[in-house]
Amino acid sequence: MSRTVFIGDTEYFPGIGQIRYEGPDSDNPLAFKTYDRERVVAGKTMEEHLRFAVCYWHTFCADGADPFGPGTRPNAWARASEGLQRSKDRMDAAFEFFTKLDAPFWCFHDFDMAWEGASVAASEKNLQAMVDMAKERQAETGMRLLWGTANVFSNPRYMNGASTNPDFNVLAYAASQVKAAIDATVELGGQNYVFWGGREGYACLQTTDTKRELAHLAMFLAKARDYGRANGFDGTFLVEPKPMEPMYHQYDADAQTVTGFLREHGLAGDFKLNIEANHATLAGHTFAHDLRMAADAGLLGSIDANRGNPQNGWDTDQFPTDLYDAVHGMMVVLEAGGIAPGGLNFDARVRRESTDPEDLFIAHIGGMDALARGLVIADRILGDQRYTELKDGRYASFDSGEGRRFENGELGLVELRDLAAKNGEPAQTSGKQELMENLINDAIVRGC
Ligand code: XLS
Ligand code: CA
Ligand code: CA
Repeated sequence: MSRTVFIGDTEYFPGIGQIRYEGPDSDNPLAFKTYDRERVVAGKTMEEHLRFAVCYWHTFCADGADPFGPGTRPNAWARASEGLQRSKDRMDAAFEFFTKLDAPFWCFHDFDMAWEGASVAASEKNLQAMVDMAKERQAETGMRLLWGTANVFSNPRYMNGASTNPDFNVLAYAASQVKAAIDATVELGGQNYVFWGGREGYACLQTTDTKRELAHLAMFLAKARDYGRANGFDGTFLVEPKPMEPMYHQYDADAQTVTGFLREHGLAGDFKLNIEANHATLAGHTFAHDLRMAADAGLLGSIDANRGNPQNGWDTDQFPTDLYDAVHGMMVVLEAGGIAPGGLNFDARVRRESTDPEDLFIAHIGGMDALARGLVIADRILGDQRYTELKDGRYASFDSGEGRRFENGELGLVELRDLAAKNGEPAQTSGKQELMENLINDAIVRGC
């Protein structure tokens, strides 16, 4: 059963009905070729595995503006000059889009959904008005909230950071927003709450007390956790790593850095990681690498699905249409036992030149199909005995005998030295990378 399509007083995407699965032979650009929400793969439906979410900011707030020129997309829902009306129109457009796309989840920042007021109290009131409306829309349509967050990086007051700002008054202001955004997330039944450290980093190491700022960040997260737990939030708190941009250096540089930080400060019980593909690549890793590091630590919480551009080193947030990335990523997700209560959020934007309203649908359909293909192919590879033999076989020498004793901590350096002297030069063992790459290509060519 599909979601109920919502259309408000104005239909913002006329001529587009609910997007449906039509199969691989369809040539309809507004249909899924692989993503069939009811199809069962590895014991669960595609919808249960993939838990797709549409993000509010790129899809309904951005208009194509970049540092070199203004917006190119005249979003019909952003015309009203008054904040409340504009936010209401935008929410109508958003719920129309969510339900026509038939994606189960959405995500927001406080000031995507509402508009910032001139005081803490005014902003809280604005946000509450939009939460009330979102609550009604969710009830009407069956849409669910994957996560909420606070934008504590755009307003100029946060130019030197939010919880790592050298000015305590700025930290407190950020706390007021986080409190309100947690309240909003609870009220909307959000399953996760995200912290992306937008400007939590520095521009000049010599003027920054990094030790003190990191202690403030940890304290801030702990207090947010305490507030959330005391006020009805039983979902997962997520920290989203990113190495740079907007800051010269950001503290939450990558999955392993954040894992160490959470463990150091006793936060790993309540917090997990939200891994974004383009942030992993900016950190000099692959998407699958950061997913694997988070999963190995038991901290893979959710995913921001997008991709960068190999020709430049900035956060282009393109839609995730690279099939290899999708396969490699979904292999990690399946091996980790799934992503719930996290999901796959399209933190992605159409390019500045993509100016038709239907391009928003086409972009999301492409991402959903690519990840659905990734799921099917990943499941095929993981079920192939050759994959398991290849990977596990490389570690066979640790499965018994002295290798097992080493893993059990029973061999010290002296015993290891004596074994090396006795056994002599180890035989060479091929790493078989090309064989693995061929297995993946063969699995792809067998279709979805
Ligand atoms: C920006 C981040 C941001 C977070 C939420 O680069 O990806 O969109 O996901 O604040
Ligand atoms: Ca993100
Ligand atoms: Ca990004």
